[in-house]
Amino acid sequence: MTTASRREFLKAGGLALAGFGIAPPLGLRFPYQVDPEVIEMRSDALGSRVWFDPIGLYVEPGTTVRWIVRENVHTTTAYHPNNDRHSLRIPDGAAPWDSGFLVKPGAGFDVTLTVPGVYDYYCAPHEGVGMVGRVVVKKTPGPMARSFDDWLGKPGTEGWRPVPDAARAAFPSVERILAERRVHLPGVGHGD
Ligand SMILES: [Cu+2]
Repeated sequence: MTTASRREFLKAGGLALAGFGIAPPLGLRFPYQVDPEVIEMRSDALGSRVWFDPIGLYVEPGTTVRWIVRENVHTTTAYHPNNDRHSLRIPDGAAPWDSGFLVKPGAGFDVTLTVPGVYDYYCAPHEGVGMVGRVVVKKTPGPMARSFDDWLGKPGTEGWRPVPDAARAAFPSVERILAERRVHLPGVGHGD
């Protein structure tokens, strides 16, 4: 049983996504048709600064998160050994995801997060310059982020990659995400 479902969308001019073009009759909205939480994948004109916006996000279990490219080329990729031997930074039992390269502005990728906890993810071409993000899925009492190095020396982690310094420095704290719900980087444009 997979704990996260995913799909690519908007590949064919926006017509590919089931449900996008089909309006419920007479304005009916089914309870399970909840708008996804959107995280934009951004870049300045020169590509010298790249970021997820928001970089920190709080959601309820079962929420679909949708990453959408605005500029440049990005991925959303979970910290997980299945993804190029990155260290494990999503909850135990949660399914990792990897969007692959999202090239066209407007292209996106959906992941539904059901397991409570802290999910760290990165952009494959930009991890080294700190393009990472964190989603906290509600948990009681409070979810904790994994430390960056707790796996070092443990059996089964041979060959895992340490998180780059710029990425370590970029993650917002879980406490800040819980307080603000949507954490934006200072000094960059965002849409809300
Ligand atoms: Cu990127």
